[in-house]
Amino acid sequence: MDLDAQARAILANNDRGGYTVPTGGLYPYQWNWDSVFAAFGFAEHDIPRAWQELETLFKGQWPNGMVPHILFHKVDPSYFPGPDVWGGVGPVPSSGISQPPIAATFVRILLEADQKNGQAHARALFPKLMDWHRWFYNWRTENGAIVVTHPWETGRDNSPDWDGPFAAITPQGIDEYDRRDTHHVVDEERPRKYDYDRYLYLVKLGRECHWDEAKLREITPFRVADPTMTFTLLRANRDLRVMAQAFGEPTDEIDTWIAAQEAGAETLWNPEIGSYDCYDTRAGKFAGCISNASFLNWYAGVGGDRMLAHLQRIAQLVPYSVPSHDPASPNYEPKRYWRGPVWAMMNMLICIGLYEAGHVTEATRIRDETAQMIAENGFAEYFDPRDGSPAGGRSFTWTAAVWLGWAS
Ligand code: 9YW
Repeated sequence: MDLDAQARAILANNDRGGYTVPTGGLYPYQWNWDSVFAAFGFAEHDIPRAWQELETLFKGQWPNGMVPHILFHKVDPSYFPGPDVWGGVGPVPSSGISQPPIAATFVRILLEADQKNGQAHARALFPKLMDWHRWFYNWRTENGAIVVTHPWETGRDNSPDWDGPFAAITPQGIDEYDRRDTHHVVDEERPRKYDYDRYLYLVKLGRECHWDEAKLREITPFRVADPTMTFTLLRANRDLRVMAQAFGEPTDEIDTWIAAQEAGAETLWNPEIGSYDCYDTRAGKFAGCISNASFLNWYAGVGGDRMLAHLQRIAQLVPYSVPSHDPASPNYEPKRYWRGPVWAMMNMLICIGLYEAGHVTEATRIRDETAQMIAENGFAEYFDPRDGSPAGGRSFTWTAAVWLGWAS
């Protein structure tokens, strides 16, 4: 089977009827940004199915506008923590946090690809996207930047970005638990127990205040301003604005969000390391980390060429870019999940921005490296930057989608 056919087969096998799981076993539910990438992959050969993916995701939207990071459509014991641990309060059993809001950007891409029915689908999704983005603006804004209340929300679970805030947390009162992820993937490629204890502690805090954002803001020790969320939301708002204009909707509210987030992006610039960085609002400290999210500034349309020197420096250190953590850092671990490995879908977002900013050489290099990694090693969840070898889950939806829609 050629690679395109293999990628389409992965989407088909991970399709659970209206939504796609990231990969069977390890992640048996609908994840928010995974689903958006899945829609992008389906759009290559089945645009109605692409829209359906997004429409199923928004069925889980909470009354306060939040779109959860996991929707537990059918309970599956192969994943922990499940719906009972989360105690989400939306219309579909769900987690209590969100994920990078890339949906509006991809709704715009689908709209432009679907001359026939795109308008009807995008118009129906538009008010839901507005409600979600408003939730971020109302509850998750600190000086314009977007804050997270859990590392899982950024989609970059065990990144060294969280080491500082995690060191300040003593997880108390969490029950014994049985991790299932390490039944599917070797320990060395997953977060440590130290991290899991803190993930579960933060889930407990949220559940105990019924995911009331006002209460959570008061009590949580974890409130970190993050480039993934800030840059993806800023970009998504720019795309939402284009759709608002096309639909004859007002743009003033979106303009307010864009102005706030442009200012917020600037607060994430850490002059000490010359990079966009996470900022721990509780401790009043930068993380001091250069991650692959630091390079999403072009995608957000900010920062000029400030990050270019780091991108070029890192390319000299590893044959496959963009590692999720700087290989020059003592905390770099090239196989451990978000502490080093390369993620194909992050590369696509970074390159969308690089192409738009005219950095064609860099963008083409990263795209070629991504294509080569996938062609040689299959549709893995992530890859080792030293040799492109596969890591984590296999037959992965977003890697297949990125291949079909972008890398091939
Ligand atoms: C977990 C599904 C998700 C991604 C995240 C990734 C991981 C879930 O898997 O989180 O259990 O650790 O970090 O970005 O959406 O692919």
